[in-house]
Amino acid sequence: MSAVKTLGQFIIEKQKDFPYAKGELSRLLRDIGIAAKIVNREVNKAGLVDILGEIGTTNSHGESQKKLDVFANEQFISALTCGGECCIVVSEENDDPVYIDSEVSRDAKYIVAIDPLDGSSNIDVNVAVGTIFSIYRRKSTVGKAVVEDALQKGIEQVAAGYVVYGSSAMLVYTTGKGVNGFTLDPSIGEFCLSHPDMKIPKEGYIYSINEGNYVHFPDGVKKYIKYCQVMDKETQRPYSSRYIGSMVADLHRNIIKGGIFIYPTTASAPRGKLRLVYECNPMAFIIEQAGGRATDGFERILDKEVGSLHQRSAIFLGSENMVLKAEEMMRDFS
Ligand code: AHM
Ligand code: MG
Repeated sequence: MSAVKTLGQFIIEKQKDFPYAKGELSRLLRDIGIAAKIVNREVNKAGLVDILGEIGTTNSHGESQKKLDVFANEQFISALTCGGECCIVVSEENDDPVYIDSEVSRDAKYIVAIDPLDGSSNIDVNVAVGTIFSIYRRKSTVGKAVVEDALQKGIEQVAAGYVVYGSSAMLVYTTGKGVNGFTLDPSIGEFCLSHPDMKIPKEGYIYSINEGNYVHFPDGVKKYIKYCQVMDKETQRPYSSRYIGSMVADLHRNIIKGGIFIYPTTASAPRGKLRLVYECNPMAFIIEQAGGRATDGFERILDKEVGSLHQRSAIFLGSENMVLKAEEMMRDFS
């Protein structure tokens, strides 16, 4: 029987990839892993809400019930505050940055951006949701960290990852040296290495996009969707359409099986829907590290200037050849 490697063991082992590392990033990743386990426990109980008490009320144990996205946000912020390695948390759930100014975090070097519960509308129907995180090194050198420390380009990310709360809970992350996936073994309460060195196939046969918005899409996207649907033996078209509505779950499937995920600009969301800092940059970093490609249809996501924390972007990411084809259509028709 092969030995199980836990996330904690793996992180310590990988610290030697960074000769000057003092263990701070490792501790940060550990803190995120702990918060993810707590969130997973609550997500697993979501269907029992009618028994345990409605959200916004007090349950039979006298505990007040919180919306899960609020709960997840609080858990990650609290784990990062107690851990002492993080000076700012920016969250999709908060309008403003959370500055951590405690005794333990006085010399903290890292900024964490987080989407605590992505796709949270899927909770009510027992469909997979996820957490997305991204880590940057502080740039300012004097005084307290400032908001500009969190407005770095995606290319500056030190690490990024996601947790998918699905039929199993899985944590997938990169520190810029490949992508590794860990599945939670509930019997021992540990994330265990299950998907070492994840690679997305260069060619894929699945496209993921909310086709209900078709009439609002740019012409290049319309052309690409039609391309996916046309029969062609050589390229194994028509492709399958799969769209969960949870970016984490859709991308996780596409990394494993090969595919493209698109959330383009639309008539009602002229800059796209997804957030550059919390969703696009971390996912683009992971996809590139897995050998895939991530752009906004024209420009590499990781090179985009970040002007504000909640900035939105169109996104095309996944198997390299599929993204290249979609970009070609954007160039020619949009
Ligand atoms: P959220 O951060 O408010 O949960 O929204 C992000 C989610 C993504 O997970 C998903 O891909 C997308 O929104 C779905 O949007 P739509 O319903 O417009 O297709
Ligand atoms: Mg989100």
